[in-house]
Amino acid sequence: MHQLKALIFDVDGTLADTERDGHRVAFNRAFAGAKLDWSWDVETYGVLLQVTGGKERIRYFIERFQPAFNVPADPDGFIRELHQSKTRHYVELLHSGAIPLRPGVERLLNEARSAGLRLGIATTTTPENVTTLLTATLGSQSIDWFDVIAAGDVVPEKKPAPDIFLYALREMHLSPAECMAFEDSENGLLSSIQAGLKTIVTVNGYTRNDKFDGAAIVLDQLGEPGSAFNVIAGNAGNANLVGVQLIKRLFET
Ligand code: XBP
Ligand code: MG
Repeated sequence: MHQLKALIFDVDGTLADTERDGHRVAFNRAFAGAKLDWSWDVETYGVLLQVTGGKERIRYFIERFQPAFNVPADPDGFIRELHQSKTRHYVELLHSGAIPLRPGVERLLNEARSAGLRLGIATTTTPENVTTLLTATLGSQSIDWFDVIAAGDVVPEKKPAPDIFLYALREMHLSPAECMAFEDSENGLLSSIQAGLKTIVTVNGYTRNDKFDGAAIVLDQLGEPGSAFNVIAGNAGNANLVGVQLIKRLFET
């Protein structure tokens, strides 16, 4: 039996509900700034979320929903610049405090550190988005709580491919059998499971109807004292929030 050594977190939808009021809004601001009459409403964005990665999402949108769009001579450069503008808007939104951490995240990070567990991040989003979210919510010192921030284009294939979790494991010199992953989406869970990681899922508005076969447990949130999680699938015993004790129990099951 392996010992639990580290927790590896997804960011978007897991650490914070960033998609609807963060990334989506930033994409729309970038479109307006580029004089494009594209606007992603809440429902449309839910469909587009099936494609992970902002640049990939823009490309998919053009191909699927804007067949008549006059693609510039350098499509990659066009998408890259549009996405850079989106990142600037997103970072600005984070700095304004628009996106808080999800319930239980700060509590769990502190508890895990006190228990001697190492922390890592494996995400599809741009690295700057992660460090800005951490700085805006927990202070810039929190960046050092994580042994690795594996993000964005450092791997060839984004989630649902396992690449980003495998990269994080390599950087941490850990095997998947020594870690627990945290995810919020089907694409994220496919990625972590294919990397060999047991995974705790906390769903959000966009992912509650996703498939989570193979998750260690599926919950609506991590929970706080006085505000218990609801179990969607799996067995939490008598726990009502996700702490090191429950994580160890799920890890050993
Ligand atoms: C997150 C994503 C990201 C963000 C946008 O997926 O799909 O693309 O929506 O970030 P996950 P960028 O939570 O599974 O990692 O625009 O910086 O790519
Ligand atoms: Mg996610």
